[in-house]
Amino acid sequence: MALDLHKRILSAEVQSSKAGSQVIVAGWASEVKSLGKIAFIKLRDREGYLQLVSTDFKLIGRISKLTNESVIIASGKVQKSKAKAGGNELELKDFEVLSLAEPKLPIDMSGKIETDLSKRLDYRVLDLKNPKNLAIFKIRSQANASTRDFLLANGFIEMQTPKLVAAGTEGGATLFQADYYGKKVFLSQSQQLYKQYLLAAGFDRVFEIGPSFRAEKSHTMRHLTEFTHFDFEMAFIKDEDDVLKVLEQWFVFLLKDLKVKCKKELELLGTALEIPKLPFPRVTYEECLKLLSTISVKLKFGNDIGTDDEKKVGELVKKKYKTNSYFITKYPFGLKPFYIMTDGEVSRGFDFEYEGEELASGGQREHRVDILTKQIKGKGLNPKDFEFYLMPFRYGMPPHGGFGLGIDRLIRYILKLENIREAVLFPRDPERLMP
Ligand code: AMO
Repeated sequence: MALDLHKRILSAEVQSSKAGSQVIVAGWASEVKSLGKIAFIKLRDREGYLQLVSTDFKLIGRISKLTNESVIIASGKVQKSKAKAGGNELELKDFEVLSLAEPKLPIDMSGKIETDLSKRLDYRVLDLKNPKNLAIFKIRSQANASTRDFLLANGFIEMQTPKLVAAGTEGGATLFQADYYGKKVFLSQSQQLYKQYLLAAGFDRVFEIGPSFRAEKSHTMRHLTEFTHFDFEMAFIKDEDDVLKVLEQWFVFLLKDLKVKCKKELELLGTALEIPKLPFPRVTYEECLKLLSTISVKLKFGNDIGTDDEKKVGELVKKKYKTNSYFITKYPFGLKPFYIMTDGEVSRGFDFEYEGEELASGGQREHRVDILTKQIKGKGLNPKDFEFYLMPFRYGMPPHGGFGLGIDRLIRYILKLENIREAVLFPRDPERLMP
């Protein structure tokens, strides 16, 4: 190769380069046009697009043989573009083909024809070349980084817990099972056991951003069989409100940080992030039922608030409290897992809701092993099956609480994407194991 890859600069740098300077760029020939006396290559790299232009008949001949999506390295002189959009372009001096793409692409890359999501996911490699998709994953990457920044600054320790486990904590119905040298093994549904375990060990505040697996047969816009779980737990709390305070502060920090650090990407997606005011309303489960009764939805204490009614609660809360971010607190214990602390029938479990959709759930945990054992029995479960879970509670467990939140849902909701799958690089659902 005559052109030096180490001298490559990105398209954004070309925009800030002086007219007349000689540069080297590399990327994908997203569009190739040869019009007889003049030819154009619309080059794409991770920063965006750059137009390469040539009136040299030898180069024009070579450009006409180039296929869309081929990878090239090119050299040329920076000049002001005559196009309406303005900016800089490159007068092509030379180029080399590093990888020639097949002439027919399986999905439309021009944005003129809409391809359905399933086909887009089949050819995810082409789909991800769309700068809007790259923007989604740059924002997702920054969201993880901002979350880490916030938690590490607030005394949390990042953990990595096993994903091959001997038992589940979130109910048997959604457990994936496999053979493990003649024994049963399950894919982890959540970090629930381990985050509590580490608080018993004195870690005080822990979090993880890692995969969880749920055998969800449902085909919804918000469920996957593998999702990224942001799990969080803190010790020595007075009640669940101590957890809510950290959660709401993290959420506002995150949105503000994304607004600054992902300005370009958010503009490209046409998404304005709304920053909710602190503190978020604490709407009790009972109040949700009352709000629903004003629009003739009759639910009794103990009934689950289904997806459609949850959306309606979102609208009613927006009207009353003028916000899209709120907590539903004080759920009936019947609707929460065995590990949540209760005050009689009412539990200390909560959900974090965004635009009427559940983004996280959590609560204060029952840390007293005798009461916890009773709660396990009360749910019709056998404490012997939960010995793995109960053991750390026998050797000094502080009062504690936390939550679990789906990063995929977070990205979907804040970027207003229609389907959770658009927020995941390689989504997994009952039908999809490839790519
Ligand atoms: P829960 O089961 O409610 O709670 O899950 C917490 C959050 O994880 C996300 N989530 C999912 N995202 C995509 N696909 C799925 N199949 C899926 N299942 C869950 C959601 C949900 O709000 N251990 C408790 C949390 C706790 O109490 O700390 C738990 O896992 O955003």
